[in-house]
Amino acid sequence: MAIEKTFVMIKPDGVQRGLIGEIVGRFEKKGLKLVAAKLLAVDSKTAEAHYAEHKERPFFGELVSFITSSPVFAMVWEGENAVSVVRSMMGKTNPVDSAPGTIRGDFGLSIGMNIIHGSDSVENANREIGLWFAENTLTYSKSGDVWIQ
Ligand code: RTP
Ligand code: MG
Repeated sequence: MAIEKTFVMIKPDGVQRGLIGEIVGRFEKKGLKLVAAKLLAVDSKTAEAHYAEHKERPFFGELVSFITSSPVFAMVWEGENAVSVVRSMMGKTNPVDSAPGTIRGDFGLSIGMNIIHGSDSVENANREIGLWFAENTLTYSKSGDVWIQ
């Protein structure tokens, strides 16, 4: 069983549209565990580092200015195959191609404002978690639920 952690971010459009609760609820009901979360305004340096793989793409400037335009909700989720489970619940990058029932399929219209980010590999998840969360803020884990009777 592969217990993974993945980095998930509700983008400015998702926060402004009041979709935090809906999205968190979907992952909770799926059985994933929320192990860290914060609402924050992102600086350009963090946004550029986060999307560094797209540096040469024509939409990079637009992407960074969108992500830094207003607060995002950054999270770490843990569970069996968490990286690919989150990616499949998000839907395709372009909401036009996302099936109904996925987050982008249910709530998105445009590729530039597609509501949510999720790490695309375990390697990138580790890199992104390190970028967004200081090490000592990530102390909660699924195995730590001692108050559930
Ligand atoms: P994300 O990184 O945000 O989770 O999205 P993704 O893996 O599904 O897609 P990716 O290829 O990593 O692209 C990152 C974000 O860039 C924007 N994008 N715009 N205008 C365009 O052609 C275009 N292509 C990508 C999207 O907002 C995408 O989520
Ligand atoms: Mg991506």
